[in-house]
Amino acid sequence: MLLSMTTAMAAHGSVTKAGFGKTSDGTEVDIYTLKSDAVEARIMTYGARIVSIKTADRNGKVADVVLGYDSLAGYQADTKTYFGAVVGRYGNRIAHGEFKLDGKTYQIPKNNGENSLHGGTLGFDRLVWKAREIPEGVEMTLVSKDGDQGYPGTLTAHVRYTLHHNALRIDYSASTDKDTVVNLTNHSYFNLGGLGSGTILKDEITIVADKYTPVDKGLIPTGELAPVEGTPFDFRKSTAIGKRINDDDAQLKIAGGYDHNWVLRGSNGEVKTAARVHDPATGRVLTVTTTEPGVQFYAGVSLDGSFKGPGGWTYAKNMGLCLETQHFPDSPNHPSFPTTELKPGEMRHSMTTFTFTTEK
Ligand code: FUC
Repeated sequence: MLLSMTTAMAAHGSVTKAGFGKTSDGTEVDIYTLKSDAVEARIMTYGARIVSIKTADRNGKVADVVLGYDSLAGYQADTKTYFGAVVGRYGNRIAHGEFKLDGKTYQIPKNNGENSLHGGTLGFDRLVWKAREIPEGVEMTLVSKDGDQGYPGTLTAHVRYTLHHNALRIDYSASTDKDTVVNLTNHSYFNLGGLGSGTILKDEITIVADKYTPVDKGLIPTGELAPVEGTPFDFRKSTAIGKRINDDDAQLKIAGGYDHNWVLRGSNGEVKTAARVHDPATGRVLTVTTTEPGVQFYAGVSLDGSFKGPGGWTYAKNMGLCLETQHFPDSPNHPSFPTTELKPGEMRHSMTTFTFTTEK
């Protein structure tokens, strides 16, 4: 009897809630721990952020495979990296922070040179979300008022994190009361070697994409969908990230490495594999699936050592990689890209999974 109860608990996992301190303006932040037989993931209400993901390597050694801090103050002090956060209302860049909708021009704060990045100066990553426990996970809700950061319409966003054995699933949904634009993603930095293990340059990555969106000097897509064939952006076959990252390539030079959007094979809305990362040292493998049409592969190129991790090491260049499943950057200014517009009465859904396995 006892044995069968224990087994049932393991199969269904557990969800627990605890306090994670107060923000500098006094708002309480909670942290939820999702446990399965294979993974422990912690998610907090500040920025709906993934704080840690613990999983075993090929020898059973457990480590945290996402970059972060051990205190809320660490997250609040860091306005640069977006560690683990849900970014919004518009993930990635909008050129000059400006777009037209229904003939009206909207202005979003320019917080990245001439452009707007990840929703503006006070994006969803810096707000405290409401949370409730759901089966196998937690649902985070945020209401962003009409005019928040310059965006039209009151947007209600729900992000559900659920853990199923070795897969962390993220379901996003959003609705609005006026025409608006929305592009939600998660900005976790993975280091499959575990925190403090060095850079991700030896990791081998596959990205299931035949094309990518080249960018201008401000990292805004030119509008072209360029073939990856014959370029350092061709990851259709598993390749070490460091192998070509310093190639003499104009696109790599602009971004200081990989910080681009890949156009995923398969259609928008359909679940497909976006990417797979393998760490040869530990055997850990991350597989990313999504319904989104694109993925931003960001090789942690602007981590500059200015922030310290829980073990006292500094987060330096290439110490983590992001696979931000998304609509393409600056879509509101590119009518040929899959649309990010959302109208009243519609519900925008998307889904992404991070699955952890090991290889000998
Ligand atoms: C990614 C990049 C940006 C930025 C940010 C922290 O989304 O596209 O360049 O550095 O992460």
